[in-house]
Amino acid sequence: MENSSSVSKIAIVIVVVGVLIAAFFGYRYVSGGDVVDVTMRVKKMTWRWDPDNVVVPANKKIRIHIFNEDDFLHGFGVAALGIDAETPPLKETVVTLPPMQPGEYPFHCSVICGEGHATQEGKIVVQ
Ligand SMILES: [Cu+2]
Repeated sequence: MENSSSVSKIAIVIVVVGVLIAAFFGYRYVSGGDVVDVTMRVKKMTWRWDPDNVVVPANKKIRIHIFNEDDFLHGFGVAALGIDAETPPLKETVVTLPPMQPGEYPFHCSVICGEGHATQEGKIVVQ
């Protein structure tokens, strides 16, 4: 009888430790863990990304929060990564970039938006 009681206690300890480990990794996953957040703006009538030179660490997911302060649509395009996301006016758009190797990844406006469209460019510098 005492033997089965100790087995039950050991089983409970194993379950509790398992739940704690799952909670730890689950929290890391839900909270983003290895994700780096970056903020970018398109200021009204400037046809520029601000900043237009974004320096980020290698091998981490990058989450870019783009605030389009213009009254018209722009688009965030990174050809090398196959990313093209519309950024509606007066809204935040969140774009997630996959972990990248060190290097430079040019981006541009992917929506014909007005007189400065052709020069609305920038680069992500991965270090
Ligand atoms: Cu444009």
